Amino acid sequence: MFSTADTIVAIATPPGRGGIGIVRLSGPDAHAIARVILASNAPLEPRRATFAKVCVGDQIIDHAVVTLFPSPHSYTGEDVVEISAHGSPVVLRSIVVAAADAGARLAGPGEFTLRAFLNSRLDLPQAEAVADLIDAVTPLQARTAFDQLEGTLTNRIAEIDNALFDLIARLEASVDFPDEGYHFIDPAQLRSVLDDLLRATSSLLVEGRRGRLIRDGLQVAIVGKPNVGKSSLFNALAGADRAIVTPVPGTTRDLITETVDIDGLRVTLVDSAGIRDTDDSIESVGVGLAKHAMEVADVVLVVLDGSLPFDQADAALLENTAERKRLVVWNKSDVETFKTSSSLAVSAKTGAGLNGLRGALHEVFGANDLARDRPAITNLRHLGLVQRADRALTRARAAVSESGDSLSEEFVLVDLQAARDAFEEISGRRAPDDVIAHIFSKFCIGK
Ligand SMILES: Nc1nc2c(ncn2[C@@H]2O[C@H](COP(=O)(O)OP(=O)(O)OP(=O)(O)O)[C@@H](O)[C@H]2O)c(=O)[nH]1
Ligand SMILES: [Mg+2]
Repeated sequence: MFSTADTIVAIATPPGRGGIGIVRLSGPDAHAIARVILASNAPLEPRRATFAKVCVGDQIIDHAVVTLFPSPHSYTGEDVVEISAHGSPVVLRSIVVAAADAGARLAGPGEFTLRAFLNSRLDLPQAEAVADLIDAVTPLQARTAFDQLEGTLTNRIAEIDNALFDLIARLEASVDFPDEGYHFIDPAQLRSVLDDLLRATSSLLVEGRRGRLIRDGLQVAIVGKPNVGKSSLFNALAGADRAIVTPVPGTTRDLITETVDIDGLRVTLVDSAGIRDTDDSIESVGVGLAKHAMEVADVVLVVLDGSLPFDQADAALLENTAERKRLVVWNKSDVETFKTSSSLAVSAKTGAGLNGLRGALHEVFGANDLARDRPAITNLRHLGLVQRADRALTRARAAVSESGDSLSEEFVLVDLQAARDAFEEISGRRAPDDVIAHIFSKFCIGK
């Protein structure tokens, strides 16, 4: 399904203008195509940055520094050429077009990293770690992604998988040579190996809960009546004036989201329309969106205006969110008439109490010690597969306990093999093509 026969090209640096912009070529003709684009006829020296003029047709369009990484010692494992030109979108696009004219194909999303995977430069969790590292919003996310790129998860999985492989081999030998009895493994030994394996999977599952919190973070919906200061609080937490703030109730209509680092926790804040009954058709669409955002959020931040008397609408909102993971925040603590004994008193205007609010957000999710013992596993795909392996091992363990000395190896082998399949799907050694295609389709072009 995946072809690596041709040479691909893409801009590797982000869209927009910058000091430098990089066009990357990978594939069997990378070197030849680069030489068509460069003014000099001299071949590129491996792994040596070479100053060169870039020419499109017979026109020189820029100066560049060009580096050839011959196969297999390159990111993709193929011949790679990186052309570092000035970071002008116009120049970079011209280079890509010139490379395409010279025989390169425009790369699809994540195709460079896909090739690295297909050429065994990276396994699947490492390739996924590249995307996580690039997408990281908090330093902790970046560090856990980098751990995964370094092979932390790969090694943990390999350890379990090797033990499993050994166990399967011994059980198969017992099936093949039944006369040898328990020569290859006895039931007590089998139980103890299975217990070790189950300890390893359940510790991954425990780590995964924290890992997911680090990688995926939380979605926090800011809700409340109109004019209580939701957008002001959103802006204060985001550290930017993203949402319009006015004294007019009903200002916000759309959902506005911003992903921020709250003391190491990745939080996607959602600002929404103030909830009230309204005849304004635009505002009522906004109120619908706000209610939906409230339903799908991990945490609901209910904002009340502490400078005004508590009323029926506030009570209704508290009642509607009572079953949810939520924080109730009293805003406008800087106003003279502000009265509440709640610990979560804040002022979006002055910033008072915001640190307490950030701490409270960590607390609702038990995320206080997020950075301690960085988890090896953070990704829902991996966790689902570890869960599948854990269930299969649990079945095998139960079968072994129940059967005592009259163990039927074939029976246990089915479950052990199922566990192994799950681990090999994590590493990518046996992942279906559509799973692989799906993973890389979420990358950007040029990665
Ligand atoms: N004194 C004071 N005023 C605030 C504070 N937070 C918001 N305000 C004011 O309250 C008014 C409404 O603020 P917004 O942030 O637009 O309120 P909102 O809840 O988003 O309002 P809607 O979008 O209409 O639902 C504005 O005039 C703000 O300046 C605060 O902490 N102290
Ligand atoms: Mg608003």
